[in-house]
Amino acid sequence: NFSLEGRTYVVMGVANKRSIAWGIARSLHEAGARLIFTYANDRFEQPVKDLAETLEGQNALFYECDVTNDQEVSNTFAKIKQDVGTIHGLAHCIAFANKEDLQGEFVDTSRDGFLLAHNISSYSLVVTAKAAAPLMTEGGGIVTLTYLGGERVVKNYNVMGVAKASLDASMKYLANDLGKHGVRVNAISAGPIRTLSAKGIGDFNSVLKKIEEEAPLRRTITQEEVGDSAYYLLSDLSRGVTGEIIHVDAGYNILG
Ligand code: 0WD
Repeated sequence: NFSLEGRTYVVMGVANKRSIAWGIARSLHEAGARLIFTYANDRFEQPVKDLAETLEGQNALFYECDVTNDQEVSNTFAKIKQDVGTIHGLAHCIAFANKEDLQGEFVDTSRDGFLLAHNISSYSLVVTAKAAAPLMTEGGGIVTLTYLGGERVVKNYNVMGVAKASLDASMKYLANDLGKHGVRVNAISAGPIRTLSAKGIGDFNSVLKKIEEEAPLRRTITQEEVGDSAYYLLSDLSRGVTGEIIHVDAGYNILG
């Protein structure tokens, strides 16, 4: 039985209905899970609550959590522990880089831009995993979102590619540390999807067009498809899988 009835999952990074995190939230909801949403600041509070309202029968909880603030992360999970006790997993769908660092040449990346991208997009997984894992007293799963630009050079992805390489490695080291506590840590490498974050990437339309022309499935992928793979990684269906990167990208990554 791979229903998520009676299980609770934290979803971080719903900004709007196009967010990958929202696709994950819907898949988990359909599988019967109870959801906890975190958002970066009060600007996102009402939009996230309005979206969650649309999930029939969902009794969601909401917490503000800026992942650049250690104290806020530990307070958030302390509150979650107080309010629900045990959680069964976490979806980390958070990244950020300055727009000027997502065009032109990587060699021009500033120190501040480099550190900012790594802080929000990579270290945030480490600090949230540390705070969340102790709440997974029945075992659990952590899933993060990565991109092909961390494995190889993708035009304009620049500092975010380097941050994703760091995220991928962090995911593996976390999988090794947390496995003994029954916590699995995996990543989904999603193909390009038009979201708020994707708006920042230079010439994103031509990236989407290339996927439609060349990917084995000859199409781009959807938030729902990422959501269903996240459901797999967060459920017992994947109980033997940890430290893995699953490409949900219409097969694009196999092309040379
Ligand atoms: O093509 C794409 N869209 C792909 C995205 C392809 C492959 C991977 N990804 C990744 C992104 O790099 C990111 O890690 O998926 C993840 C989710 O991105 P998204 O769905 O494309 O973008 P968006 O809808 O803009 O969500 C990004 C979230 C926002 O949500 P909240 O509700 O938290 O504001 O990241 C959040 C951002 O605000 N975020 C932060 N959250 C907490 N603390 C912070 C922060 N300091 N900064 C940004």
